[in-house]
Amino acid sequence: MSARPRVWVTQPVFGDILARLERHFDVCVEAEVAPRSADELRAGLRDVDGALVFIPDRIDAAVIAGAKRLRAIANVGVGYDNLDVAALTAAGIVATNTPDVLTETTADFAWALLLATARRVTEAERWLREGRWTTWSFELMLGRDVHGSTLGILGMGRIGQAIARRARGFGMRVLYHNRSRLAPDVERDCAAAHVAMNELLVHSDHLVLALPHSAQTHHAIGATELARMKPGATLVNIARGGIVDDAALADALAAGRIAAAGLDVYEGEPAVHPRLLACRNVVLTPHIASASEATRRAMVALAVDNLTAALGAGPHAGRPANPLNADASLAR
Ligand code: 8YV
Repeated sequence: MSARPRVWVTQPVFGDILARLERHFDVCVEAEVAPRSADELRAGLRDVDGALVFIPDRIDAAVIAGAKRLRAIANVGVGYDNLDVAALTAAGIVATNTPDVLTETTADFAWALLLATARRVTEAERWLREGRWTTWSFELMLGRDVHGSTLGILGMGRIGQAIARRARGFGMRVLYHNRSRLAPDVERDCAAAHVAMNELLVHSDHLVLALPHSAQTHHAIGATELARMKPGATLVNIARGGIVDDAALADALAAGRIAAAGLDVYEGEPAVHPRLLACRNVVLTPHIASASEATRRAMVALAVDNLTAALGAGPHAGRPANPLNADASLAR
């Protein structure tokens, strides 16, 4: 019987990077990408020391209840609302995430969605492919200007700031709302002004959501907030489903209260609200904001390093770079 710690990886990603785990651990990598039910997660975690998990894997108290050997969970992603960190801490299990490496790629994608949404890029392509372009028309696919407009950012962490910095090239005024105000030098660097939530809603021509999902931010954008937004504004969500009330958004779009939305994340993903699917003025992408090859590789590499260190191996043994619960080992 092997004395090496055992590690479970719930998706078969970048084999050359996962191979690094084999230097220290006995590794079991799932052969297929599939949603893992609570029962499957419980079974997978039961006899391992650590696991590399992804955002669809919901790791809560029930799932880890029988996992007596489990010491570390490395989440591949900066957002970690799929982890019950309190339950992991109470069980003495170290949790880690992958910040920083995806910031710029995710900010790029926020802009891709914003431009596509405001300028009706995917709607126009669909229309053309349907063979409906029979004559050039001056008033065809009139969109909304991005340059010179007011960009609102809700959630001004690393990704929000990277989105703001890009706005300079478009000559935009940038407003943001965040739990805490940025330090003056950071605010200057982003050329962004802190405003109250209501002002953000009322003044933004384009509102981008870049905040984490939690009980406090659940449905931060619902019917009330949508009704306060500038008529004809656009909404972009690259953060998490659940921050937006998707049914209320479908109502606001159908009623023309806001002009359009660009969404990468959804409340019940991979299911998408049927009324959003039916809306002409919504750009929909399947949670790919960080999906450049280089960034996805960097995320997995960081998660591998975090897991290795959290399990006491490698050059940073015992000191994972991105702990979410540095106090976890005390609970053991
Ligand atoms: C990834 C993300 O798609 O990092 C996040 O929080 O949502 C995305 O970058 C995801 O984490 C992959 O597991």
